Amino acid sequence: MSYYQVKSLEQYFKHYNKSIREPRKFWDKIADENFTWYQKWDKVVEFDMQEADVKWFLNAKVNIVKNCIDRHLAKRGEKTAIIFEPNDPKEEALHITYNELYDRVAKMANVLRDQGIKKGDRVCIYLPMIPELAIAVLACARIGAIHSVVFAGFSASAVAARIMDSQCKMVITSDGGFRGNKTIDLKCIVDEALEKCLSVKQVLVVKRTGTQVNMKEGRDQWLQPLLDDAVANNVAEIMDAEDPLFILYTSGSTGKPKGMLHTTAGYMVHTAYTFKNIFAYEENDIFWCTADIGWITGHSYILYGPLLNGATTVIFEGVPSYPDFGRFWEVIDKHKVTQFYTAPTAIRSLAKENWEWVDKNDLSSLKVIGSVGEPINEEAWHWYNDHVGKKRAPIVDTWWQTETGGIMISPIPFVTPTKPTYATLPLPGIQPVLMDEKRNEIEGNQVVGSLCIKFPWPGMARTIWGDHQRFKETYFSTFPGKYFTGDGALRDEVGYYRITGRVDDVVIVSGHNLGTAPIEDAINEHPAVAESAIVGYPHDIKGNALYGFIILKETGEGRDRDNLSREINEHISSHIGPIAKLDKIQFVSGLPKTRSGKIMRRILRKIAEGDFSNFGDTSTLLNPEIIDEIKDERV
Ligand code: 6R9
Repeated sequence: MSYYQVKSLEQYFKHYNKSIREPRKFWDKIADENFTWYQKWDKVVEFDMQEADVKWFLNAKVNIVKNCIDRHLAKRGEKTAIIFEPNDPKEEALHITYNELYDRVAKMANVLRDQGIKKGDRVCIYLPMIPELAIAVLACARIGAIHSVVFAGFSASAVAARIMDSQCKMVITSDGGFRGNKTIDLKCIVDEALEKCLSVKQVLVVKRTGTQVNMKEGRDQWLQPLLDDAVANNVAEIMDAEDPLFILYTSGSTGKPKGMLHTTAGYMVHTAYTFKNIFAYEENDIFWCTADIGWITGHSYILYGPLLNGATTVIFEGVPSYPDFGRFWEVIDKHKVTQFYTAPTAIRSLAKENWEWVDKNDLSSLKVIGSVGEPINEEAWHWYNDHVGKKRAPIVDTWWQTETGGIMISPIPFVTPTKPTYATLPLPGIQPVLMDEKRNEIEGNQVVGSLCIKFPWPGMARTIWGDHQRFKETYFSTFPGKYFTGDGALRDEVGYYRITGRVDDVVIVSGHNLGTAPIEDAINEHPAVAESAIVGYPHDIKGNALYGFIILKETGEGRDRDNLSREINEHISSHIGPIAKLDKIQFVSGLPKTRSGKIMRRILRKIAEGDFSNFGDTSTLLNPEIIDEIKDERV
């Protein structure tokens, strides 16, 4: 019996039970039967969850890119691997076959090696959603360089912080990027970032927009001439199962972003297995995930998961609203997309437009539609189900995180009956538990608690780059011996999970994970600001928006509040990026603080939501009188 694909509910329970009773045998078989290895493992898994030490497929040797490309060539060489749909619908879409992808990745890998990049070196990739982004990522993995993709919407100082943290030797960027009717000058942003980053010796620049750029002598080179001189043949690096594959930064509840480190074999097995099951993938399907490769969703389900299965994956450069609100649906119709995977925030923003935008297009090719990134509210779920899935293509509401590497809790289409707003059941191999405040595991159904995972899974992040202690403290110490997700969840009467949202200081705005601490740090650097506290509040389109409570310094008090608000938002934009801007700003004379000096965010959250009914226990507050003032002046 193969465990690679679940085809019925009965089989799901069979596989699930096997994966709990004998996790080693379960993953051993999946890894053994579905990948190409230079050498198999001595042991499936070794772990100490107290110390946050986890290793999978010990001593196995493998190259993930050989599994993504080379092994498909004999059978699927002329099959399309990547469909590139440009920002401008008038520009022709590109179809890149597996043979062509091999050539392009091999050339790029040779360029990187020629430029002195070696196994273990970190390469920062700051590119728009163009084929070169995929090719750069795969080329790094092919030669064992650790890619650190930084989303091309981040500002210079955010890019600099990420480059410095992992000491990247090289940056791969482009002159600019197209996004809707805007052009973003990426090279300019890199130039500014690199003023502070001494580790970067080289910058390779892709030409995309034709924007004028500065090329710094001895550091910057156009990529194309280097590729023209490279040969289309490359011997992949032999990687150990636990060799690092990539670093991807995610927001933390303290100032510094966390460089989540993923390793090779476990990530490969997890992303391939989940892709196959959650999207009911069959040969000749056309898979489209609308995320950016700069986020984990793009890593796992635009690139690795689909390519590991020999699938055709769509890379879309644009945005859902350009040139009009029909773009997503046109692209589905144009390329006959069979699986469509997007975020609730996109669904909500399109649902508020006339549904005729959807109905103008033929969506009958769709088999499965997915949601990821934040809880999907009931209304959006139904709109998606009615207008996009036409009550025929099931919705997979997939819960997972940058840290988990791949999907953890989700329906399997045509297997798990869906329920609006529920991510439903854990995948085989995944052991979620709910914990109460006393750190006990909550048994039974119809319960709520903090969501933890109690047994390791192959795709989990292994550490935070350069800071294992922080990794251990953030994820493995709240509930000792268990991985703590930071999310709250409920388990209904049949054991289905519904994720209720973050229980820590992370707010998810339009599907982007934003730590409130780095935003506060940025605001506090403004010369007129003394202190600030940021909380999320529900927003119709974005899921959550940010509300800032700000205390001014004396020097700021006489100033025009609208101007100040604008300046503060500009400040946030340049420090973090426009996604972190505040929707509401309230200037206050104080913040509710506990005697130990902690801001009581739970109260600010309630005020931001407009819920003044019950502030709970305020006895530990040093200044309870401030609550009335803040409440009365809410914006
Ligand atoms: C893949 C990704 C992770 C956080 C996670 C949770 C939220 C993701 C969700 C969901 C409810 C879903 N989240 N999927 N909440 N239902 N289907 O988004 O990774 O950017 O690291 O965010 O997103 O709060 O903890 P990442």
